[in-house]
Amino acid sequence: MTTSGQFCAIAAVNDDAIAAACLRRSPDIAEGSLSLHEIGGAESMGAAYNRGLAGTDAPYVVLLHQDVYLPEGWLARAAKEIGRLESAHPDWAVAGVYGLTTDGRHAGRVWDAVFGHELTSSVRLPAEVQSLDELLLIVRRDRFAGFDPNLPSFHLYGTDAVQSALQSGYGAFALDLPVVHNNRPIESLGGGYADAYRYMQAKWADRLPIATSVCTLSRNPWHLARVRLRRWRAKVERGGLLGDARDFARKAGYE
Ligand SMILES: [Mn+2]
Repeated sequence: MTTSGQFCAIAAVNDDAIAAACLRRSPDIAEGSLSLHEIGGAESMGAAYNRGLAGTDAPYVVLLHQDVYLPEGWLARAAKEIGRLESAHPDWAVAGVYGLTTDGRHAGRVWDAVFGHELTSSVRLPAEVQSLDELLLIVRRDRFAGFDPNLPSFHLYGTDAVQSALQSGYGAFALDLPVVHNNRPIESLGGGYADAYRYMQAKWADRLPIATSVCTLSRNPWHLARVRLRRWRAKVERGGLLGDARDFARKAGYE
């Protein structure tokens, strides 16, 4: 598969310095082979991404965080992996770089700045998933119905996209497409996360539990309480980036 005109990227940006230090430095984006549409002033991630999707005709759309860095050669690798997915699982609608398989195992590879190491895959890739981490999603737009505009805030839309695809009879997969997630410690799971969590509990009540990379989506309130307690105990102040995105990519062996 060639890449020209096939792929475009969409990101909601609320911190220009982070986007400049991470996403916009990705060679494919900096050199213009992957065009990036930035959305500002988003009221929810779903609303922002739907606006971005309405503005592109590209058949494959990459939706990603401003703190993600795509290592050199990423787009060519993505085209290859998507081409493989098209032949092995022609019914796919949503893909990502990290998620939880249908039997709850971790699938995908990401250098995580907070953990300071690569989150590795415990399964062969591509792997069919029940949820995908929001750091990076790829949708096949002729099959993807769009993000749920009623899902509040900036969380769990990856899980929602996967579950919606599965409900429509399509597949969702984690691919072997490593990236750097130059994330920062904390992010409390109160407020917006709790709102999104409650909405998803009700929306997918008959599909629970659903394993996700942050917290199992479950009827049992203990799951969220336990993860919130763990994060509260870590008590890390929000500061600047933990390191240089390119340094992390080199350390990980991604470029
Ligand atoms: Mn992020």
